[in-house]
Amino acid sequence: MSISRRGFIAGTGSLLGVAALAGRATAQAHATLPAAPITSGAHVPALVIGTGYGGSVAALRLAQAGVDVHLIEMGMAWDTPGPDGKIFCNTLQPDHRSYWLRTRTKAPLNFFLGFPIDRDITRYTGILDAEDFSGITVYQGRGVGGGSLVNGGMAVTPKRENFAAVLPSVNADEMYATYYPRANAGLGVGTVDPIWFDSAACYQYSRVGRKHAQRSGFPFVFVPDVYDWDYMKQEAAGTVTKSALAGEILYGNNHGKKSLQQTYLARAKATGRVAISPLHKVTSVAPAAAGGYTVVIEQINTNGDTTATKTVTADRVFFAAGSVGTSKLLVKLKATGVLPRLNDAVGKEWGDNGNVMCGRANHMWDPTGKLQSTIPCSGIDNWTAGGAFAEIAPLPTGIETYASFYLSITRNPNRAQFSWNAATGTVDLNWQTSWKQPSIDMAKTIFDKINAKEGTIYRTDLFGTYKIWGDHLTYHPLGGVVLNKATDNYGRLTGYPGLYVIDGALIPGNTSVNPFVTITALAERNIEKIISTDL
Ligand code: FAE
Repeated sequence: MSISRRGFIAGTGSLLGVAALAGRATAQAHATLPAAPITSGAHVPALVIGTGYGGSVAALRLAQAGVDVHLIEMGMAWDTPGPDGKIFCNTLQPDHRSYWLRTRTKAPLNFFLGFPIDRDITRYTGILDAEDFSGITVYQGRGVGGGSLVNGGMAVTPKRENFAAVLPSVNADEMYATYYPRANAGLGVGTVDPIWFDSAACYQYSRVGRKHAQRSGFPFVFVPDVYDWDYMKQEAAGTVTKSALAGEILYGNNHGKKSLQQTYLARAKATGRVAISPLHKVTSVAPAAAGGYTVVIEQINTNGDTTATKTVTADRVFFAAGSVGTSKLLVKLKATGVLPRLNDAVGKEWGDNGNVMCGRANHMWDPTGKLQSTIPCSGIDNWTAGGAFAEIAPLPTGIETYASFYLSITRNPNRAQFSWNAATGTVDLNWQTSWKQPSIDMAKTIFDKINAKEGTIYRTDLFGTYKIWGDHLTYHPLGGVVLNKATDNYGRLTGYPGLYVIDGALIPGNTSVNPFVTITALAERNIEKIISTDL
């Protein structure tokens, strides 16, 4: 991990100072690990729903300030090897560990050479949830570490000039001087060695992408990542067990990737004040008569069945269940009269970060390589001119495909709303498939031009038969409980002192780049304020 102890202390000094001033550091000098899994009737000072970026930041900083924290996570712990000796299954051989409570895989890229590639699996609390709403499938990580378990680790800070559109009510100077650097250090972000990149077989696909981008006049950029770049070099040299070079992505990386389990959560656990209850799902949060909140939690087994229902009390509750998870909970609790004072902004301004995918068919003299690192390291930036930032993504099939593949993040203006459906007892999202058209148009500002220049065409065999655009999904759900609208400017929910939102739900629909660095930095900013003023 690349965080030095010195850097870490410097980054958190203000928080520690705050705790000492409040007198809690002495009151709770002897850290005791709270019992896990949580027991019915327990009382916890701070309960955090979800263990993704927002939840992990909250847990670490609260614990450092002397507060005992209990993290509740509906997914598994992902700390025990399966029968094959590995914790996570391979992308090319998905088994029961791959999907959240499905009997058939639902791969984001679901066709190859025009043939469907999904396969039957045993129902299990697997790592990737493909959650279907009416017009969109939202992919999310499930387990201790949230999205960090499944994602590509691309750790991108938005350009300073784009920040005002991302979080209009947040002081950009503070974010760029303090919280983005703190988040990048905490996450262990690094960048590929450009000299190694130029000769590594596993990045031939990126070099082809660079050549095509530059020949059409588009800026090519290296994209930082939390993957351990030294480890990847050793994978390429054949001296360590392969992960990125063995096709691992989407269903977990067994080596090399610094997920939250290796960074924020490891440090949170090391405080001795943080406990985690995996396979526990929060279903209700209600004001308690004696103060604080009553939280109802269902314990589930790996088949998804409820095995126990627990009721605990918490002085403070942090919603960190992700954009979809937090929005669904709060929309339900408001609509069913459990938290009626939540305001009308709850459930609104949800967006897909403008995600859209496509592939291009290259000429035979432009092979992209049969060995492709699953960790993208580069992109094409046409945000200002065309509203699109395209990751040059791998197609790690193990064979030469002559394809260039891209995930574009676009300035799609469409925003959807969550609402309570009393008839089905579920929360709906009113996104429409046609709302992806602006994303397609923006992505085309890059790829139409490259195709014209190179004399190439779009692939039509990756998302169906004769279908060019992967416009049915998002990896980047954002919004639903937007900062300074559904909450105050630091994530405090209106009407309920002690209830906070601290995840991607706060960000209104788009970050102009991959979102987790912004989610982490915003959580760092908000928890610092909350610790200094509320505790
Ligand atoms: P998140 O990480 O989703 O954590 C929420 C947690 O809460 C999850 O562990 C849930 O299981 C849990 N949870 C939900 N409901 C409940 C409940 N009721 N009770 C208990 N627990 C609950 O939220 N972003 C990037 O910046 N770079 C990338 O390269 C990138 N690649 C991605 C690739 C894939 C395939 C996917 C799916 C996502 C990718 N993302 C990427 C998005 C990124 O992972 C996502 O924005 C963050 O994980 C969101 O962080 P949150 O803290 O909001």
